[in-house]
Amino acid sequence: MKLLVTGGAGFIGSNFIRYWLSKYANDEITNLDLLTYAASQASLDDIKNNPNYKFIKGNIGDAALVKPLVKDSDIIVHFAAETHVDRSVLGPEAFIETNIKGTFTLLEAAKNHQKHFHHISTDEVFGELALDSSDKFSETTSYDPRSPYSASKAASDHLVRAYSHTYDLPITITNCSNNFGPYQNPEKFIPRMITNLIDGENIKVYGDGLYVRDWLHVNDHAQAIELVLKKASPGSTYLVGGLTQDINNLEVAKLILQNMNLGEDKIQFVKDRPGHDRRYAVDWSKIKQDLNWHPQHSFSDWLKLTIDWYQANESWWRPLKNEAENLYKKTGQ
Ligand code: NAD
Ligand code: TDX
Repeated sequence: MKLLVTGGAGFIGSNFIRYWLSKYANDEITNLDLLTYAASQASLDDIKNNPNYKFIKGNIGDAALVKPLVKDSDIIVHFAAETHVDRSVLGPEAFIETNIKGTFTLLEAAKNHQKHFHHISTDEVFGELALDSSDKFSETTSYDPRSPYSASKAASDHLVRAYSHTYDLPITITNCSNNFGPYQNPEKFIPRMITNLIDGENIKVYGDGLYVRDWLHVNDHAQAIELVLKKASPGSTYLVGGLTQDINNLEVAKLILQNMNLGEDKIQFVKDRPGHDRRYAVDWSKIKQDLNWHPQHSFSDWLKLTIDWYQANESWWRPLKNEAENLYKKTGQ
């Protein structure tokens, strides 16, 4: 099988490529990535000489580039996006360009050649849940995006479904919760905490810290995508989440401090994110029931491995750290 992976130099895409080639060594992967600030080619240093792997630097919004790549592949696995909520608050335009118009350009090419289009989306399209409820998002939850990022992802989900209904394009969609694991940009919460602590800095907790995320390890996510690509019916959507039971940001921070033998004096409360969603929780019973997917390890086991990885791989994250902290100088966080 020939896969066109977009955004494969980013966090989840690079982990997915590694996962896929380790299981399907004879498949061919083309990675189309613009190499924005969020990318790191070093994430795929171990794969770059694999004869079944090809890297192309380019924009998913470039129709002339995208068309022949789509034509030459069996399936498109679409990760490429602007992904950081804080950046979408400061400057939404790139999110509209890449997440909406870029996805549209890929869909047009896929439509012309009727290729299976798998779209990676987020649980943030459903808005927020109340802190005092036990509700969870499911495949039937209404959309209610609240940040420029989640609105742009919601728009792209709607376009993908519209191409399925209108043009019979064989599509699948996964909406996953917050990923963590190796090769995640240090602008995101878990790697920002770990790398700050390695540097002797504080953990920066937004607002009161009582914000809940549903944490999914990136390898568990890669396996969920694999099952959807191999087994799901065209037109289907699956939600993918982790094993955390309503753990808030402050509790995640304390777990990391315990693992790194540091005290809670390292927690610093900083100003809140505008429009900060209170709580996300994902009901992943449909993918469990239909495709027999479930997370492989507990959050605390995966978290420990993630801390170990950042401690052992400073040369990977160091070049990305300055850009991340430049962002937080601008936001005052
Ligand atoms: P990331 O920010 O680490 O990587 C994004 C990649 O896309 C980068 O390599 C970047 O260079 C590339 N890219 C950006 N604009 C591009 C363009 N116009 N053309 C080609 N390439 C471009 O992102 P990630 O965390 O790996 O997220 C991957 C996907 O998963 C995104 O669609 C995101 O919305 C979704 N998602 C992420 C999470 C998470 O917790 N990280 C959770 C839910 C959904
Ligand atoms: O320094 C920080 N301090 C802090 O308290 C940072 C960077 C974040 N936070 C909070 C904000 C959120 O409540 O931690 C939580 C997680 O923040 P992010 O890592 O920025 O993730 P989030 O905004 O939840 O979005 C992520 O998950 C869903 C990804 O960035 C999205 O691409 C994905 O769709």
